[in-house]
Amino acid sequence: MSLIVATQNKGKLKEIRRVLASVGIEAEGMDNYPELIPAIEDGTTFKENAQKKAQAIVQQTGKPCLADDSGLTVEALHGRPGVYSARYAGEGATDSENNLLLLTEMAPIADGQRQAAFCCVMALCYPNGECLFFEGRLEGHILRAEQGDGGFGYDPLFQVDGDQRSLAQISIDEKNNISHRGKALKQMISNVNDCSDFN
Ligand code: ITT
Repeated sequence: MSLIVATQNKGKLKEIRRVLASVGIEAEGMDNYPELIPAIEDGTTFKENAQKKAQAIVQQTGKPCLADDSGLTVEALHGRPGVYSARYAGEGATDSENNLLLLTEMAPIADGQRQAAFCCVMALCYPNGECLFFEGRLEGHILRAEQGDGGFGYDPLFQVDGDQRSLAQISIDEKNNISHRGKALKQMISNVNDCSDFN
């Protein structure tokens, strides 16, 4: 039984596959299945959207699927962009457009009031209808200019407190060790009884 990662985000897929490979799980991306129709993400919580994304692909493939719904919550913006992080600057917005809007909205916010967190909920759904959920969170703050060109999404604008680097300036393994996504995946790995189920 193979595992499909139900995401169209290449940055997420790379991080997820790297962690799963380290415990012997070879997960497939959706690019092997061009005919698949992704779920409409009309939920209002990370959990709801993660479940919708995983179940849509389980239903079309009959295989277990893992989906990640994640986003950035900024205190000074009352939790925005949150579940709407991918389309903060509008439907189909690029990472650069989202980052530019974040910089603009955060411009008047003083140092010391720029706290933010990345949140991730993962849904692992099986063909029998069962779903397991795992969560992770990473605290930090929003920078005043982009730093670095690694990672994806808001990584160039996010810094963990006490670090001089943004998330776009650390290696994928270092990010996976501390990130919202890495934490959710660690939980998944310790809760799935037998990783060989997926190989
Ligand atoms: P899928 O739904 O296909 O998985 P997506 O990019 O649309 O891809 P989400 O709806 O979960 O995924 O939106 C998550 C957005 O939050 C993502 O596009 C980034 O902008 C941001 N984000 C989440 N995790 C991030 C991370 O580790 N680093 C930087 N930005 C992140």
